[in-house]
Amino acid sequence: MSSMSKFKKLAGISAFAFAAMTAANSVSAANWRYAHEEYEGDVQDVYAYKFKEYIEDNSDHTLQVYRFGELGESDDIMEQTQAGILNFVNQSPGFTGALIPEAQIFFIPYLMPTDMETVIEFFRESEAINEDFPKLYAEKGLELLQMYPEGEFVITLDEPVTTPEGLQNKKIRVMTNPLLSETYSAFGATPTPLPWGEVYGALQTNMINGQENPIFWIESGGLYEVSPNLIFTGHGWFTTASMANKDFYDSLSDEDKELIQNAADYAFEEIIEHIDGLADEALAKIQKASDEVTVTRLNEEQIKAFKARAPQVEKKFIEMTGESGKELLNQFKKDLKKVQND
Ligand code: 6CS
Repeated sequence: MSSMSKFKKLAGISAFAFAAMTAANSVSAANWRYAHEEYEGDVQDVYAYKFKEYIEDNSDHTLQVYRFGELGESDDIMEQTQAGILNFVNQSPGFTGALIPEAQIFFIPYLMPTDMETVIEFFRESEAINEDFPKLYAEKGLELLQMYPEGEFVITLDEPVTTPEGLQNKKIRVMTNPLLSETYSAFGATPTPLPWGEVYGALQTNMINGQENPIFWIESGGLYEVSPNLIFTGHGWFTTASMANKDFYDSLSDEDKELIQNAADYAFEEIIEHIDGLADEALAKIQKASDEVTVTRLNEEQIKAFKARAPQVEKKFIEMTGESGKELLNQFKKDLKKVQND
């Protein structure tokens, strides 16, 4: 055989081998779908894109991210994930609480500390978060990947208020879980559950008088434009969670499972850095953008009056969740004590 025809044959074999390799890759390389509840550049979006970056840098898989509104409201993306149409979803306990009552634990006011470092340590170390919650999510066909904090709740209202009495007759929008309604009833207000898509319009048309959310969201969603009085009550943290459809997750190879767990860990570390200082930056932007905005930080004495209403919400949580919720709450408190004593 001439050296030329040898070369042709080799080229032919390598072209064949290349085509075969590509075909094998395209069989094992998947395009996974991931939806979250926020807009471009918001906390859940940063998390999703870090998750995607890890997956795509460390495998042949690709991840398609869908933001708020592209596939519907929060409840819609959860339904699509449970049905297996989506592989991953980021949904906050504010909405998941309707499906998994124990997830409402995040709405017992003044349960969580206000200090961010302690909160982060809690999310890292807590047995309730890292061992108990995954079992509860699994019962609903969900593989819980990561729970993480987005920021402290701040109330926005049509007037600055410092007491539960001041909240009387105020319609406050809450996410759609029953315990959060109990919290605002306990605070003296009239809770109004609404999906996210209706909040801005309801504030603008005075159908509601206020709402609660972390500062970054109040800034990014422009809520201060229609609800300009910011009240720092220190009553809790907006927490969220990333998860996968459990049947999909269980069907993956050990290698892909590890990839996903590592991607979730990587995104968590990145998000912890991202939220550090985010609330102050967002508040500065709000104050620059509007002269109308007022900022009220409740003092210890004023907080006491709100805190005094917390035990009745805790009681409701136990009524709603029974023995399982009671055990979770005990573990949660034990875990909190541990990080607060460190
Ligand atoms: O208030 C809400 O419904 C929204 N808040 C935040 C911070 N993220 C998504 C959620 O839908």
